[in-house]
Amino acid sequence: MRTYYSDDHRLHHGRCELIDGQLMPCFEMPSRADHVLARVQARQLGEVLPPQDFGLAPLQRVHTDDYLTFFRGAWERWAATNTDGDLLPYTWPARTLRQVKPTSLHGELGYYSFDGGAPITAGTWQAAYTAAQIALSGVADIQSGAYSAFSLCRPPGHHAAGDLMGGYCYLNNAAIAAQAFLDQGRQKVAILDVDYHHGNGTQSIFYDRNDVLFASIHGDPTAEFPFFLGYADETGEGAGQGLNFNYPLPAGSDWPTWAAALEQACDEIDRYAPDVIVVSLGVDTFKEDPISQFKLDSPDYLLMGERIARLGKPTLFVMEGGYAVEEIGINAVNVLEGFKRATQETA
Ligand code: B3N
Ligand code: ZN
Repeated sequence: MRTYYSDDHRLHHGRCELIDGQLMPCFEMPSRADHVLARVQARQLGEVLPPQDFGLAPLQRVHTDDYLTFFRGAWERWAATNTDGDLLPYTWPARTLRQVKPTSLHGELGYYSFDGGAPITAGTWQAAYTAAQIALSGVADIQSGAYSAFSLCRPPGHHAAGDLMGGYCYLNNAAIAAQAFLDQGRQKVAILDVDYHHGNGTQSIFYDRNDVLFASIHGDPTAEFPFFLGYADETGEGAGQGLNFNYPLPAGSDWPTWAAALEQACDEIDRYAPDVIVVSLGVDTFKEDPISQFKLDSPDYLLMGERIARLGKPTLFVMEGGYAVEEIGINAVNVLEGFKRATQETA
């Protein structure tokens, strides 16, 4: 299995996030990707390749032009104010307020974000743009005949909606990949989101469509970020009715509980019979993850990969969350090795 990776991710390094009333170093930090890359190499998973550049057009298939224009130009506008610090929003158009787009930088930033967890730094656009190209390079690999590929994206993407950033995410790498598969002739794509957090952005992008199934196993949003989406009764709408599957699980869920939800998700994916699968691969389900509450252990990720392989479809893995930095590589690559092993056994 080839891995697509670029050092560009280092260009994004937020200084801090607000936790329990204090400014703390960001959990979403460059060393996350370094550990995953090191493990890919140590385990000789396969070639590590730089991404190709497919330009802006595939990003515009998922994100609005005005959002992309704002995001691309935001840092320059912020730098012109000579303010020291990352660009962070502080006001959002919540209930009782109008959904108007102001013209000031902070007004627009509030309009295009849903939380204060996506700092914009000097290199954030470039890092996020390259991460999207990494996802697209994985698509190209599979379209050229590879059975699987790993897109080592950073920053992650699954919280980003068509015109919203938040939850450490700016561009929805998995959604961009899924849309690219469709645009290149695939008829049906299933996105399986195994990150601890609900992929609210991905869900919203495909909610009313019948060419993408979305299934997500995550911390119960009554208690966990992103709180305002990810409930089991969100089943899709319009043409997408019946193609959105949320499996919220309680804090403390371990592998048997998690695996039972995966079984249900896999049954739905089998029923849908997609041409290709995109896995939003977050490993913040790990028992020692500092911001999450599930109890998966490192060997469980091998089983996860094996079960995904039994779906029997070409599969693109797109990196999402995971903050137990020392173990993130072991856990992510365990999924890939489990997948690879099971694929070879059944081939
Ligand atoms: O949920 C949190 C959070 C929870 C616990 C924390 N501790 C115990 C220090 C700290 C933070 N923060 C909200 C932002 C979470 C963004 C999640 C991004 C992600 O991984 N998405 O998949
Ligand atoms: Zn997560």
